[in-house]
Amino acid sequence: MKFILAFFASLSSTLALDVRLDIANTFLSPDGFNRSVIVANGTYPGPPILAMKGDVLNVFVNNSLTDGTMRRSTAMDFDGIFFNTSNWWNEGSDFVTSCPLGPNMSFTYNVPLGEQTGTYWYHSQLSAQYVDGLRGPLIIYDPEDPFLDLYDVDDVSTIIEVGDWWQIATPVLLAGYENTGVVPVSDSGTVNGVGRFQGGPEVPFPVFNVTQGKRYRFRIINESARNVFTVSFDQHNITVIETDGVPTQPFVTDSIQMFAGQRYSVVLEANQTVGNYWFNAPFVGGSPANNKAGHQNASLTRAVLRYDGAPAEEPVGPFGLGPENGTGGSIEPFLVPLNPTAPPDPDVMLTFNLSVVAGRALWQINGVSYLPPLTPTLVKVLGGGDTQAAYNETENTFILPANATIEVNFPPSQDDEAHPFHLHGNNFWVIKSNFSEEVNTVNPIVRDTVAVGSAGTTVRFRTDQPGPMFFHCHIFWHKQAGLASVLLSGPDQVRAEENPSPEWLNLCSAYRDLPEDAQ
Ligand SMILES: *[C@@H]1O[C@H](CO)[C@@H](O)[C@H](O)[C@H]1NC(C)=O
Ligand SMILES: *[C@@H]1O[C@H](CO)[C@@H](O)[C@H](O)[C@H]1NC(C)=O
Ligand SMILES: *[C@@H]1O[C@H](CO)[C@@H](O)[C@H](O)[C@H]1NC(C)=O
Ligand SMILES: *[C@@H]1O[C@H](CO)[C@@H](O)[C@H](O)[C@H]1NC(C)=O
Ligand SMILES: *[C@@H]1O[C@H](CO)[C@@H](O)[C@H](O)[C@H]1NC(C)=O
Ligand SMILES: *[C@@H]1O[C@H](CO)[C@@H](O)[C@H](O)[C@H]1NC(C)=O
Ligand SMILES: *[C@@H]1O[C@H](CO)[C@@H](O)[C@H](O)[C@H]1NC(C)=O
Ligand SMILES: *[C@@H]1O[C@H](CO)[C@@H](O)[C@H](O)[C@H]1NC(C)=O
Ligand SMILES: *[C@@H]1O[C@H](CO)[C@@H](O)[C@H](O)[C@H]1NC(C)=O
Ligand SMILES: *[C@@H]1O[C@H](CO)[C@@H](O)[C@H](O)[C@H]1NC(C)=O
Ligand SMILES: *[C@@H]1O[C@H](CO)[C@@H](O)[C@H](O)[C@H]1NC(C)=O
Ligand SMILES: *[C@@H]1O[C@H](CO)[C@@H](O)[C@H](O)[C@H]1NC(C)=O
Ligand SMILES: [Cu+2]
Repeated sequence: MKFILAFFASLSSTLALDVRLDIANTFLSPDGFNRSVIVANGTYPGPPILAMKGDVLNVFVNNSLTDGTMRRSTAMDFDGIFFNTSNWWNEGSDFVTSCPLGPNMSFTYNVPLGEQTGTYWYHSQLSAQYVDGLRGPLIIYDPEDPFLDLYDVDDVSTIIEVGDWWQIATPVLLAGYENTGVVPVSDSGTVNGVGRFQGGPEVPFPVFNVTQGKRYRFRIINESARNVFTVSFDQHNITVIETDGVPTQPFVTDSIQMFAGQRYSVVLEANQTVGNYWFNAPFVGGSPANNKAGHQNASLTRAVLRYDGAPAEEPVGPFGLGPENGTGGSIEPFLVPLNPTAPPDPDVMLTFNLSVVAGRALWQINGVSYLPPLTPTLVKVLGGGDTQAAYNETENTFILPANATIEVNFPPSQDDEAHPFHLHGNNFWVIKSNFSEEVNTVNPIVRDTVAVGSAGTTVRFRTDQPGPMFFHCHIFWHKQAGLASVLLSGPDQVRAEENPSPEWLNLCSAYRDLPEDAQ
């Protein structure tokens, strides 16, 4: 607690927080297999960005990528952060709000955090580049957190990032996907950047240290690009208190199913016998048979919860998959915001029918597969793009009124895999969860990433903050295959308020001038 108070004291006077991320290639072996990667500050995951409520981040990104077997440009997304009007040009979604940042270039993203608190992450938005390593946590601490009484420890040691990992660079995987329509199946899963694959070396599992009698706020981030992880701690229930940055009425569960891009804070009370316990994060993500190397073994994604006083050993139990006959972790329909709100009736209703062209890497929304335009949406808006005519059909751009309530209805889809749809710069109410038949317009959970699947999903959101909001599947393989759209609300308000810097305006011409292997 002392550490936390000191930490708060040191930050509470800060408003502008300078953050530096050096993006470069290096060699890493997260699961024991050595490969060239793209990372921030030399590590996978990248360094945590630790902020306080109200901070304005100035994130200086220096791109020194040299390895031509992977993308050398980049684009930084601060996942879940609202880019309030006048700041969309810092949002970093390539070809929606900016052009990519070429090698040997740097850019400072100005990120005001406003009223937001909780658990977020940053990652490359370009192509499937974050799969090559460029992903890391962004935590916004709240000195007046309504749940301060529920936990004793909440610091860098209680951040848990689960991610899927491939041993092959993404351009090769994408080419294979395009030729076969088979989504690349990961070799391994990682917890805080450490994992094992079937037949690989016994890389030591990460250890979370706890002291008996204390309560820990674990911030769990699913930074995967495909895999769905179901997380649990052996012999410990957990209490969910945050969902994608939204404080949530405490909800006790034995496990949580997490889709790519989703985040939860949970409180774990270290009240069991002193010992070692497994943290299990088994995943599902395509047929293991489609990993030609035979590497996939979901039971190898785990960590050790170690009580002070316990021997430095692995738990004695088997590599379990989580509580036997437990809840299964589909908790979304049961979660209620701490301060629930009822969504207004919709002013505009959209239906998104998802489909895939058989045997090809071609995903469609209402029959249209998204293709990024050469000129980013925001550039078009600033140039007067108010009408549908400014946007090619393949930009899947929906022009919406400002100050309105929008409903997006995803009818039940036939696909075997749920699609985690993520809205940039805004939250939505989940009126109908894929995991329940109930339609809740009284106190539904509010979040920014929701599973869309075989039971149907409906969300509503307000366009109080106008802007070009990228809305896409967070399975980045699907995003890259066209499962994306832009919800453009209030283009005239956006134009009135945005004030981009000359550096931002320069990004597009600089990118177009790059040789293809540097893009
Ligand atoms: C990244 O590394 C640079 C250079 O060492 C350092 O100044 C910066 O604080 C690091 N960034 C983070 C978020 O830790
Ligand atoms: C990983 O491979 C690179 C390139 O072959 C090599 O320079 C580096 O030493 C290797 N790292 C380890 C830990 O083996
Ligand atoms: C960016 O990184 C490169 C390579 O490490 C370094 O030479 C350059 O000085 C950095 N640029 C800035 C503006 O810090
Ligand atoms: C948007 O930003 C403005 C100016 O910083 C602020 O007054 C307002 O509260 C913000 N709105 C939201 C919803 O964060
Ligand atoms: C980046 O800088 C290096 C060293 O100055 C140079 O060799 C390389 O050609 C530059 N790359 C690009 C794409 O400009
Ligand atoms: C747990 O403690 C061990 C041994 O002191 C240390 O190596 C490890 O980094 C700690 N884990 C975390 C998440 O802080
Ligand atoms: C992360 O999301 C992916 C994709 O939706 C999913 O397959 C995986 O199980 C999730 N991981 C966790 C820990 O829930
Ligand atoms: C977890 O909660 C369930 C349901 O309330 C209960 O049956 C079980 O005993 C609890 N487990 C632990 C380890 O407290
Ligand atoms: C441990 O803590 C949990 C959550 O607070 C509680 O439900 C459970 O009863 C406690 N178990 C013991 C053995 O005290
Ligand atoms: C789980 O359910 C199966 C099938 O009903 C049963 O055989 C098994 O004993 C149960 N396990 C536990 C731990 O309750
Ligand atoms: C514009 O949309 C049409 C389909 O309506 C598509 O064939 C064409 O490739 C798109 N053009 C660009 C530049 O994306
Ligand atoms: C937003 O809409 C509400 C009613 O739907 C209206 O009362 C309010 O004046 C509008 N606000 C703005 C800024 O247009
Ligand atoms: Cu998808």
